Amino acid sequence: MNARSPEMHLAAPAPAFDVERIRADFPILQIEVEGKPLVYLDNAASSQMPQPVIDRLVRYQTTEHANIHRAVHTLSERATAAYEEARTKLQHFINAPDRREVIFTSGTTEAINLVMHGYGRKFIRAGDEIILTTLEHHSNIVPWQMLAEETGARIRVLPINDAGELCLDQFEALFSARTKLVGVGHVSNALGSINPVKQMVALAHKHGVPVLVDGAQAVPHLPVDVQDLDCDFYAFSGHKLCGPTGIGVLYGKAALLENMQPFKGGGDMILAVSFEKTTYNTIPHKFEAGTPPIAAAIGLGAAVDYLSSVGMQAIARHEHALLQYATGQLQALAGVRLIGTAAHKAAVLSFTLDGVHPHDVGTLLNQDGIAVRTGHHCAQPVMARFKVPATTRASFAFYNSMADVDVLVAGLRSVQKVFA
Ligand code: 7TS
Repeated sequence: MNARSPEMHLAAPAPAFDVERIRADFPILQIEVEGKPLVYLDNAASSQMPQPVIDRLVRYQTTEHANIHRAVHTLSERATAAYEEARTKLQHFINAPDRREVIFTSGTTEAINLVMHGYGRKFIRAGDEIILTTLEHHSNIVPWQMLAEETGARIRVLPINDAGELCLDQFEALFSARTKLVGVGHVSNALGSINPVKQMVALAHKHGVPVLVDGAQAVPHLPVDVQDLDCDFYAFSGHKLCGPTGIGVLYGKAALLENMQPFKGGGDMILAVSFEKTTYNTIPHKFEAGTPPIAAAIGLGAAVDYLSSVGMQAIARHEHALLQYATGQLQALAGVRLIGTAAHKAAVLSFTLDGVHPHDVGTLLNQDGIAVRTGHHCAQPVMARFKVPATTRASFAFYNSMADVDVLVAGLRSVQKVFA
């Protein structure tokens, strides 16, 4: 057999995922909380930062910082080059065809608000319709409600089944001649359900409707290719992606972005200003008014370099193994009700524990050094659908280990003993 034959390639086992080597890159994973080694299972809220990203931020602040896109001096040129290089890194990370289609925002929330103001307020009128889903995070609901209130547009909602999967068979019936936009999360933050966004985009496009994908919970966990999805907009946050807070991305197709109105006015987003007339800058700068979070953008560039070096496929495989193990362990505990059992899931476990309020679960787990989130997870329509006020949520990242799952399960047993 030829050494490079496809058969040999398929037969080769995936390289082992060395989680201990990866954990060593994350200084915060070495700390103790309440005298116990930290077990960080709140990654859906925010993930932790590896040393190479921290080092990149320090290098920027110590040798490269100045304002960008303005001066001819060396530091300004360095900072501009690093900032624009970060844009190119993000472009490649999501396989956007054109670097001008990558807009830096403060995060997913701002990216969605940018689409609401830039696209929605320009093109959506009274009687028009926006399709959302029950699974959306509040940040992909409230901006559209604000727009609906302002314009008289209507919101229609695609429901979910008892497993927390979208009722795809009901999707097409939601379209009408007045449908102007579909907004859908790629992965649910509250349940972990992975939505069939590629299929949904194809169906929406059949009706001539653009799709905004909220990718906040997908980009950190799955390989994402915006050209393959063919979505019109894709939003995500840096701080869930091993990067800094205060930075995120809106990907948008150039033809749409060029037709949209700016979201914020100010410096850098103009070509010429007089009191008679202002000419806006070209994309992406038209949407980046004022001094952007330069350091954060450069840090995010370093974060996607780090994730690429680990490999998004390898990350997805390891997290899937964590999900399977943790699901089995939790299902074996009496009194645990898993909320969200979609066939396609990211490594998020939302659950209730009989007779114990989630806030008490969270507080007691913290005493064991375990960080989970409790509450409605900014997804109250999901909580309402399952008739629970709140859940406890353990959300995993690629630096979590099987041992972390064991600590969580032991912690839950102790909680049950306290409340027995
Ligand atoms: N969309 C989804 C799907 C999210 O999970 C979040 C944050 C956002 C949007 C907003 O992101 P931001 O960076 O602009 O705040 N989700 C969560 C969470 O699950 N727990 O805390 C924040």
